[in-house]
Amino acid sequence: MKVLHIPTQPFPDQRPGTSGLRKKVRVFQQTPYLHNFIQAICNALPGHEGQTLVLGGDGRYFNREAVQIILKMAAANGWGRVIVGRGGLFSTPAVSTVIRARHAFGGIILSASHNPGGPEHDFGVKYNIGNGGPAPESVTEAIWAASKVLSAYQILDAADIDIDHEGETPLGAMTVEVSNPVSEYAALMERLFDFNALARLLQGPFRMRFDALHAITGPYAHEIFEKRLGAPMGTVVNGTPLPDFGGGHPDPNLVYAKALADELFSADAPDFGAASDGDGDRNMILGKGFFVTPSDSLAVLAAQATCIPAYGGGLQGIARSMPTSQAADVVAKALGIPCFETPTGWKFFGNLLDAGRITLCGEESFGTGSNHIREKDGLWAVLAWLSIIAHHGQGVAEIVRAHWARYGRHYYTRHDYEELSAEVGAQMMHALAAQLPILAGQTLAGRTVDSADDFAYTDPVDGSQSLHQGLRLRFSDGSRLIFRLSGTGTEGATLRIYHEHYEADPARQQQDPQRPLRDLIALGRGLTRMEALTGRKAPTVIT
Ligand code: VG1
Ligand code: CO
Repeated sequence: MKVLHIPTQPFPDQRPGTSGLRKKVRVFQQTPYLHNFIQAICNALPGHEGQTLVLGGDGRYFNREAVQIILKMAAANGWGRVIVGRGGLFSTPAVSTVIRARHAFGGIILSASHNPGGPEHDFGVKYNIGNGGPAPESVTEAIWAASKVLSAYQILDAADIDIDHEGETPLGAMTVEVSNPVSEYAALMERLFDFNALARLLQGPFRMRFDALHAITGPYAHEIFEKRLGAPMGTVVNGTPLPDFGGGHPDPNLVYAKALADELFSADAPDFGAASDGDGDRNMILGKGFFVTPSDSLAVLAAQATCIPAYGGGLQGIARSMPTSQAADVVAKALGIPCFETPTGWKFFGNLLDAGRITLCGEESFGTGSNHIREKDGLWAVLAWLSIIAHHGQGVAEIVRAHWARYGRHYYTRHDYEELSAEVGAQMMHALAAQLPILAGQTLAGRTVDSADDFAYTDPVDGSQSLHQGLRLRFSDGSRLIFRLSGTGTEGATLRIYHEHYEADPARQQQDPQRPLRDLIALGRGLTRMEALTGRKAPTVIT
């Protein structure tokens, strides 16, 4: 088999965002768009020759074609072995698990996560490093730099490989190992959690519903909940991954996982409901008639972690992304452990986890995880919640209300304005940044502004700096108002406005969050001049 060196020209737009490179499917389908990016990854990774790469995706449209291209390019670029999930499938947490278990050099995940799939929608490529986590900025910037100076890509002139049967096949000098995408991950979950206790819960009167939204977690959830833990068949719904996710957004929130939310808020609701996203790293947790905000979820998991075998010895520390509510900080303080505040994106947790400075971490965007891998992990979060429920014999609502009564409640809501024009998005952030210096000390939304700044982060482990990670207003009563532009969209700009207000008094902890936050919401719209500049009277999505 011959290695072809095909001349190419750089594309100017291959800079990875918050979580890999995301574009419309039709962009990735244009040869050599994907080829260039894969070549840039290989060129940016000295020492990969002879090493192992893990490869798989969430099954979205173009997943299978991309796998074939990447296998042939990996062979031509000197990788020693590629472990590919059967059918080209792997969830993001499973890739992280396998990279670590098999001491791989890195991994490529084919996913645009919670973005919709299908010929008219989104595709994405993420590169993960040898610790199993998303490439840090030093690596993503090196990939981008490599993409800008490409003159050729290398690909093996070979027929497509059978990726639907487990086993090993040579491809040039490389070995392709097709492996079961679920087994290594399910085995890890069995080591972390008390599966006997969970099986007793799920085989009793307790009723659970897991909605895989036709995305990657279906096969994992069937195996873990129904097969290994013996939950009744039908516990997992929409469990077959489809290339277009059945036409939906595989985004686990009250808007896009509406059928699940409706069921949990119905008269005959199950005790527990959960959903995950396209690539399996996000989670939404629901109780009977009760929604747990992701920020609260992190705080509850932190407060209760010691009832899970893997965390019985206590936590080293906690980290949360900057826009995530400060509920976890209050728990960390009570436990006497550090709480770190990082920029948005899981890549910023990697160093803290590797250095043993944190055990749990999370984001307001439905992401929670621990030091068991280096990605957020949807099913892990579900198993963690079930463990807490089994331990206390209490429902979700009781557990969260008791948490608020003890630590206070952080009312929280995020408003997204999607598909603004890129110019308007940039202009809003620019104008707001210019106002920051005069905002401190003013009284706004009935609160005094303590500080107003553009969040910059210095990694406490390697000293690397990340600037412009969001504009934030902090008020003297602990409230916060935060603005940032999304780094995962594929169309125009998405502005996210995050609102947070602390309520210590249990008598005032039972309101709809939009109420106590209404002044902050109005302030956010006013400061961005949202209606004047865009005519938008309401956000696209509220979570
Ligand atoms: C969003 C979330 C962020 C998350 C990222 C990737 O990024 O806000 O918290 O880490 O998606 O999640 P942004 O830049 O659009 O706000 V996933 O599940 O897409 O890998
Ligand atoms: Co995801």
